[in-house]
Amino acid sequence: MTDGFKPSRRLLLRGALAGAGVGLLTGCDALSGSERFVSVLASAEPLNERVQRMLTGNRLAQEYHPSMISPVFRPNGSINPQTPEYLALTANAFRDYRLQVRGLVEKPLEFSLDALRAMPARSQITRHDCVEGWSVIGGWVGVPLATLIDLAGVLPGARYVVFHCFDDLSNNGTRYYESIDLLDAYHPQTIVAHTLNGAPIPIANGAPVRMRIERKLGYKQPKYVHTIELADAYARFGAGKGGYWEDQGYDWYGGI
Ligand SMILES: Nc1nc2c(c(=O)[nH]1)N[C@H]1C(S)=C(S)[C@@H](COP(=O)(O)O)O[C@H]1N2
Ligand SMILES: [Mo]
Repeated sequence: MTDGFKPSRRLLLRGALAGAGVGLLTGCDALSGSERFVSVLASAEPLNERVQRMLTGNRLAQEYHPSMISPVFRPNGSINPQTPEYLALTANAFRDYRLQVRGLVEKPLEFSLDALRAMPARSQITRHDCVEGWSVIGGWVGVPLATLIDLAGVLPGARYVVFHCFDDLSNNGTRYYESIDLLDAYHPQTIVAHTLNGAPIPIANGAPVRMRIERKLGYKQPKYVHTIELADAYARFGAGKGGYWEDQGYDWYGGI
């Protein structure tokens, strides 16, 4: 769909890249289109991430026509969580589910599934790319993450959003988790999805709620999300690398 990244701008950024560090930040600021990101970008972001952002900016992932939707959205990883807290919710068709928004926020909030479904939503038909080498196209509906974290009120020290999930993929008592920075959290295609291809998300694909962060690879699309936590750093979660697969050596940025 809209690609805000015009060739002229690409050339301009290349010029900035060839220039000095100060030029890099100027380019990022221009790209973000919002002053709220300036402090995020101006901080000590590793150079490779900064360059990746320079080249891809905050543009939208491609969106597709409904006729392109894959007949089956191939499930992967956890497909039927068996943790007690998840089984308790499936027993009651998720009526007791509450999505928590907490951490570095002014006001912690929680949302029932009905509350989420009643909120202004974004729909997007996008391609999911797993690092195992397959892709599927699906149509998602969900609440922009920006809406939820703005309702809770992001505190100044917050830099990351950490997603906590119900499933124990490696069956060792840990839980799947993921994290992104605030720039990706405010991306327009970052949504808390509750609907896949016109129906509630099936258990295999992350019921009742999973993230769609469309500029990211498959492992950065957490399913079975129960808590969205604003944090200053991700080092204290899991094994400290920012996500379940990152803790096994995958790249944290995971951009596409
Ligand atoms: N909670 C949770 N989220 C997860 C996973 C998982 O095992 N548990 N697997 C990840 C991987 S590697 C992929 S490719 C996608 C798969 O999503 P799908 O099952 O809807 O295809 O979910 C991602 N999110
Ligand atoms: Mo994946």
